[in-house]
Amino acid sequence: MQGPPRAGDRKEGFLFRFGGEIRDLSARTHIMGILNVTPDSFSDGGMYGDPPRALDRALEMVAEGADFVDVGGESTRPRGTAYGEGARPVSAAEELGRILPVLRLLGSRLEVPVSVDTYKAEVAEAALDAGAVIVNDISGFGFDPRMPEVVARAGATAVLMHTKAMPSGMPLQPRYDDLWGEILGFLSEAVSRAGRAGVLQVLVDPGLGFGKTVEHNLAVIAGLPRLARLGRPVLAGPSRKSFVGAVLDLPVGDRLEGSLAAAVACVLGGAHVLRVHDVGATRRAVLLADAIRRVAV
Ligand code: HH2
Repeated sequence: MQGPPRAGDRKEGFLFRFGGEIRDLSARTHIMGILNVTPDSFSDGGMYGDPPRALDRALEMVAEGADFVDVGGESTRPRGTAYGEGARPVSAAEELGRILPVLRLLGSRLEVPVSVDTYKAEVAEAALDAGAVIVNDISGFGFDPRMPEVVARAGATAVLMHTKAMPSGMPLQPRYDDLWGEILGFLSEAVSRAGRAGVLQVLVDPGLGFGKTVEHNLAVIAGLPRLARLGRPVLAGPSRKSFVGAVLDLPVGDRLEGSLAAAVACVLGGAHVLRVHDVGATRRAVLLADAIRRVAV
């Protein structure tokens, strides 16, 4: 018999169209594989800048079970973390120079929807022209006022993430009077902005690692079911982040198990999509977490 709703229950029926494909994001946990074509991303910087290598990596992630591939041309690694001064901001032209050759190559070869990780409208516009169908904006439409109309015009999907500041201006000691109040307020304003512009498909993301201490990040995961009240599918990105390293006292290359534990906690907290580096391992962990979620007790 079906029991009462549980904290991590996912709202049913998130039918989203990505290009020519329709996906029910509530049917199972979806995996977004990370493809950073940057020289300086915190865990895979410098590995996939060459377009053929980026294509190989994208195909490998799809073979391992990625439902989406998220292409990023600017590291958003914030300062004030284990990563020192943080990433150097890049111009739109530089970012486009990195991602466009890769997007064009993926367009003809990849069978899953492609996302672009950018907070710049100019970059999003060109990426959508080159075949991307999702804009993953770490600023929740907060940094570039043209972004909502660019996404709306293309009929694309938006991932709206909470952040406290631009990565380069991230407070060294982030403080919140009310962590969840701030995240929910920020994201509900972002969702309204998207709605006013005519963006029909929106996911929300609490922004693990963006202006949050280790304790804040753990509280975000523990409180993830609260995002359900926004009525949108939830994306979470715990993969290899510094809070995982801090709890386990491990460098970025040794964070697989911690990332999987965080991923499973996110699934049990109601996440619909996980943005991860280790696609195959996450897929296997999440299959079990999904099976547990489906059991009626
Ligand atoms: N995290 C990063 C980048 N983009 N987008 C969303 N929606 N959610 C996240 O948690 C998120 C994100 C940072 O991770 P990564 O891309 O691996 O590193 P870098 O910013 O150094 O390229």
